[in-house]
Amino acid sequence: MTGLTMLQNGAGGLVKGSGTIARSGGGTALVNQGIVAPGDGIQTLSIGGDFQQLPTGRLKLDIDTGPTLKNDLLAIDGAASLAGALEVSLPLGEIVTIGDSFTLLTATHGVTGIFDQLALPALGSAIFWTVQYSSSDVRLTATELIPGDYNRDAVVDSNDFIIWRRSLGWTTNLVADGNGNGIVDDGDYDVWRLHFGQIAAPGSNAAANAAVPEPTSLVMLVAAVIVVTLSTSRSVVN
Ligand SMILES: [Ca+2]
Ligand SMILES: [Ca+2]
Repeated sequence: MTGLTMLQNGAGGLVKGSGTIARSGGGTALVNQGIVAPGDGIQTLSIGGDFQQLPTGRLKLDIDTGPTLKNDLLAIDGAASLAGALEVSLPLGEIVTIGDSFTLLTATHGVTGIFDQLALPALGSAIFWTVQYSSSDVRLTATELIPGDYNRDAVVDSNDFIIWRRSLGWTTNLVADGNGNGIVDDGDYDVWRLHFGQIAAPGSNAAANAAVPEPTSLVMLVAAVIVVTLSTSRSVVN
């Protein structure tokens, strides 16, 4: 499909199938405020021009892990500007293993923005999805969960400590329950400290040990958080 003007897919609209949506003369070829779903089954939808997804837009893609990895692709010959939702579906019963990686979108003139909401296939407890945005594509990778990575960003660092400290004592929302005993407690701090500095290596079962913290920097970090906590509670008392 080629036209002189861009295609506006409004809220409630659906663009699906394969082939190419192109705008002669360049510029934005497709603005999505509804649903864009490449394929019937696993297929590629090509955009000849820029693609823009607005906050109400949803990009729905299928992935398949058996017997070989394959996925829907939005192939943009232009720039991609992203917002809204990314929704990925996997056939029931198919297994995802660590390192499985899917290039969901390519853009020859760059990718800006990110998806605001993610709806991704459920995974086991020791594995999670990472969505990686590069200047030319968006990739979805099944990544090994390193114990202590409480914010699920594939690295164990001070941000995970902050999550642990904030949820200390909780028995619901157990994202920082690193030792799996049903409560966020001191044991989960030990798990975090033991794995501090580790980075999940996509595509392998091994997690690289990047750096071991100096005990003094740990103490300083703890002290900094305690100071913040104290000043917060003081302002509440006053
Ligand atoms: Ca982390
Ligand atoms: Ca625990």
